[in-house]
Amino acid sequence: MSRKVIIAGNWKMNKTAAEGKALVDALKPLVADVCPDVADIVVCPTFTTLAAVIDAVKGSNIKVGAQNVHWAESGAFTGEISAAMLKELGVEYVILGHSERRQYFGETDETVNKRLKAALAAGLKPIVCVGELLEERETGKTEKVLFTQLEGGLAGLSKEDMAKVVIAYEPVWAIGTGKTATPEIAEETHNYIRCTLNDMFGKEIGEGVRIQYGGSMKAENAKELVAQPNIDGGLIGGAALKADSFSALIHNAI
Ligand code: 3PY
Repeated sequence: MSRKVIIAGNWKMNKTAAEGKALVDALKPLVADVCPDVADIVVCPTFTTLAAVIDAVKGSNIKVGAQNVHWAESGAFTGEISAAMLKELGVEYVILGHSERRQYFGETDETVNKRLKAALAAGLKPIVCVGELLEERETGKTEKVLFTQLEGGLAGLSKEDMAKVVIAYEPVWAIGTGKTATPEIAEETHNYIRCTLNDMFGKEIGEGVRIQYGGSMKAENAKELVAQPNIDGGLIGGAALKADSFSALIHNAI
């Protein structure tokens, strides 16, 4: 089955509103030749930079995502943002369960699942991150860890909702370390994720879900990674913070 490539830049806690606008202004002409039928290009700034970036991408082929969302509609949740608030701004995608959220902010499969349901109910397109630690890979636990994350994170989803979800496989040992999984290791793991999705939601849905690779993807390795049968794009860290490196990565990936 052919799936549209999706390349999303996770800006993490980088770029003020002015810097985010400048990055998008520089990126727009560089990726203007990328047909929206061929690839989705997404940038995911911080909450405070979203509005400026949403304004800056107008009329271009660049879409905008947030990096997190709370599951409640409103209430006493100091510092949190609801799905309706993101939707109102014009946000289209939302990253959920990134390993940095799991590692530093107590994110669990259960809270990912609650955020996912809230995002879907508001019409946001979720990018759900899964991935194993180095120690888990080295002790042969990768598949068990991924199965638990997928089973818990996607619990209770209808087939219709699952069809709207993007999965990002991000081996934690490859995030911010400069280490990348080889295309063979990444493909083997993506294939495992695909088979698990097929088992959970049926082949018709599982084969259609886009699975991004994340973890030190850059222009130099994007082509080989995205050429793998089950790698449908990337969730990009550092290389997404500069217009020329993000554009080069996108062009190499498609
Ligand atoms: C990275 O590549 O560093 C990421 O964490 C992308 O989300």
